[in-house]
Amino acid sequence: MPLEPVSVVFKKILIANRGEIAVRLIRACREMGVRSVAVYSDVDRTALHVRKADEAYYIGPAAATESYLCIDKLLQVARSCGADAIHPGYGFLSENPRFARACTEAGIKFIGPKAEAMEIMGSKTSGRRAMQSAGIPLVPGSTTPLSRVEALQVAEEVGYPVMLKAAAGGGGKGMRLVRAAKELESAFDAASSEALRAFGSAEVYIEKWIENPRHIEIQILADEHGHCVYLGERECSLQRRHQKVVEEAPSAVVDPELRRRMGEAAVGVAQAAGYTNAGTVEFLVDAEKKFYFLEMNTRLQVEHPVTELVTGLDLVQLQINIAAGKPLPFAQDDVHLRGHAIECRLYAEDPENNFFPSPGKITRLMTPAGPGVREDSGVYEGWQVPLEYDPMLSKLIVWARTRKQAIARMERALDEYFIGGIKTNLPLFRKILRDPGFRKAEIHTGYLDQILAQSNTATKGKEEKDENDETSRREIAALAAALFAATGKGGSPNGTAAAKVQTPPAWKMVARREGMRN
Ligand code: MV4
Repeated sequence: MPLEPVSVVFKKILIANRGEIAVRLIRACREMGVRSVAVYSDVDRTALHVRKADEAYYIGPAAATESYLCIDKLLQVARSCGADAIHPGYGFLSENPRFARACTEAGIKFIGPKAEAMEIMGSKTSGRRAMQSAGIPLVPGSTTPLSRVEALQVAEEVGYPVMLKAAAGGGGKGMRLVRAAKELESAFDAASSEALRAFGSAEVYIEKWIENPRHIEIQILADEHGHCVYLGERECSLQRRHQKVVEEAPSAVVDPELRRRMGEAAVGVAQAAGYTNAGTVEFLVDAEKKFYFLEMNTRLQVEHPVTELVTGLDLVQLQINIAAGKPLPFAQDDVHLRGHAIECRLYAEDPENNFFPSPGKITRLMTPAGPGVREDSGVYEGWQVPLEYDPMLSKLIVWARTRKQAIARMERALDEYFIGGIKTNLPLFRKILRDPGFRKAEIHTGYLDQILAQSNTATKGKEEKDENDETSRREIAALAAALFAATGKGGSPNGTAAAKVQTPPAWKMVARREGMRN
């Protein structure tokens, strides 16, 4: 693949975000010789993204509506510091067409799609209409908002069970599964009022229900000269409450032929919407490997690193070059997938307490490294994780030649990770990675709930007992080894052989408990 020489595209980019993604964007700017500008709220004065950026400006109180979501303040900072582009990251204003338009009107390049493309995808029904006319496979159902009576008719046509979905929705809000006609009216009212409360629009439409689908998404890149490529898929089926937990690339169920068909459909989606820059087309894939367009995410996604690791591309640098008007530096035939990547999203939340957010001070932090390990973090030791924002701390991403090796590498990296002072979901990943179904890649969108339900019923029973036995066996072995190493008893003459073999687990067990390793 031809590599572009480093050249200045923008002089200065304002990063309209915080946390790990702001740090990720600053890193891309630094490598491209572009100045980066951070913004921060009251509780983010000492945040990592503020420390890493070339410049940083205060934009208001902790409440996002008065800081990271405040279009006027962001544009004011951009103008006064002379930024010529804005990257929105994900979340916050990233999919807000009014923000994209306001940037354009202020003469500042928005690094993302045009407002018009965002608007088409912002409504599920208009998105479905656009995709239907482009010949993209859709889940059977309606493409216009429905009245109660129309909903009953459409449901009869497509056949129960059906899903009622909010036209303005996303992320599962305003969504209802309806198994029979007699449930439809009350479900309709519930979905409709939930949609009104959450999105300010009561519009609801219908899709046929797909049982236990996989969620597989295709990354696309489109430049401003009519070129569009797909960069393979991400398997995102392991979710909890519509929050992704583990993502990987490639998907075990996608063969080269299916990848080509889904990829070409995704490019069709982008072209039908006049889409430019980086985007993701989400599909549901059923048990027969039939795929259906679900929605398009008009932003860089949290899980973009797994695609970067299997394609060898830097998606953020490509986004910046595209926004600067450069043509894509490669064609579809130049895109090759290599190896396997897995991402775990680390959250400050308590898996023992229904994943309740657990913000607080990070008193000790030891991060994994070594071959094939990438950590995209927004935190550092000694920092107070604020409770005002999404509690994602970092993403741990590994790459290896095969899925099996990637799993082993992730388990190794998780063992190296220690976060003290707050509760995190680290133990959840150990559980997922050793699950036999996960190891066989037999997963779907309900699978994580199954794993959790299993381990909950087993908690007071066999499984936890086994786990404790395992832990204490390891502890005893480690303590014994540490004693041998210290006293020289039972080891080789100078005690080093025993120390070499057994000291690391001893240190690790102590470190896990006390958070004291240096
Ligand atoms: C579905 C579905 C089954 N059939 N649509 C949930 C979030 C929203 N973006 C779409 N969602 C679903 N739509 C039909 N017709 C199952 C889900 C779904 C899901 C989808 C993707 C990832 C995780 C999910 C978890 C539960 C349900």
